[in-house]
Amino acid sequence: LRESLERAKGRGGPSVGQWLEFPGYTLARTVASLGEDWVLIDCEHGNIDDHNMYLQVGAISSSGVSPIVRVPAGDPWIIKRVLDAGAHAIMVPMCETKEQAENIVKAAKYPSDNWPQGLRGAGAMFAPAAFNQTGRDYVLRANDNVMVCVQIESRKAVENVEEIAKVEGIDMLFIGPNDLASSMGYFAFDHASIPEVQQATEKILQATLDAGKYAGHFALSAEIAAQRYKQGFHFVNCGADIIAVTSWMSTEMGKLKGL
Ligand code: 3PY
Repeated sequence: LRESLERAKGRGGPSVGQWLEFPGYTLARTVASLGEDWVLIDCEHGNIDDHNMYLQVGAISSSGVSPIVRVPAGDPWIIKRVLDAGAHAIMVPMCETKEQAENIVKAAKYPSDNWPQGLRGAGAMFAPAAFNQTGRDYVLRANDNVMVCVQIESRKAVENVEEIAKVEGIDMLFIGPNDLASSMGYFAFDHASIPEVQQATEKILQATLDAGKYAGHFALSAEIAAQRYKQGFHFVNCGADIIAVTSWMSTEMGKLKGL
């Protein structure tokens, strides 16, 4: 994951991934065979419970792709479970303040010399396999290897974005454009055409780049993802499993209607 983000920083192509809303090992295994840098398991909005999160993290990591888990919230016990399953990165929705960002980092780091404030409990049973490491190596390197990404997706988060971006241990800021537009009083799906949302997007991107962090943006197609990469973002998805299924099926079905 980090290599693909560095490649994007050097402008050698975006760090690209897919987004899973459906549960299941075979889905994750199939999607992870397509050549992505990462696959995200969406436990915030997706139909993916704890058991399926474990299955999908295993399926994706054993395909040589980085599993990222979007947690439903930034509570330490949820972050611990996801990291213990073997997530290479966590994405935490709705981070609005520096204090919240600091608490998320604490939950993701083992107490150690360089992270004395870390709160993560020892006992990662399955994570070493997801990194192809021994248990000992995993624990020694997890604070450096596991990446922490927070979502900036509200008016309050935009106000505090410079402070959030500077928090040590936050690797990436990711814009959720639908929630961002919604929190600003607009209809979520109109985000791309709303000047105020796009100004906020520029502010978030600039604060992220100034802090030397990676910037990500949600996208529902390769065209939108490419535009965001050209704008300066490093990390983009290009749709989601449910979009692929519904748009392909309805397009094909539509061709037969009215025959
Ligand atoms: C948003 O667009 O608000 C997201 O969080 C993407 O899932």
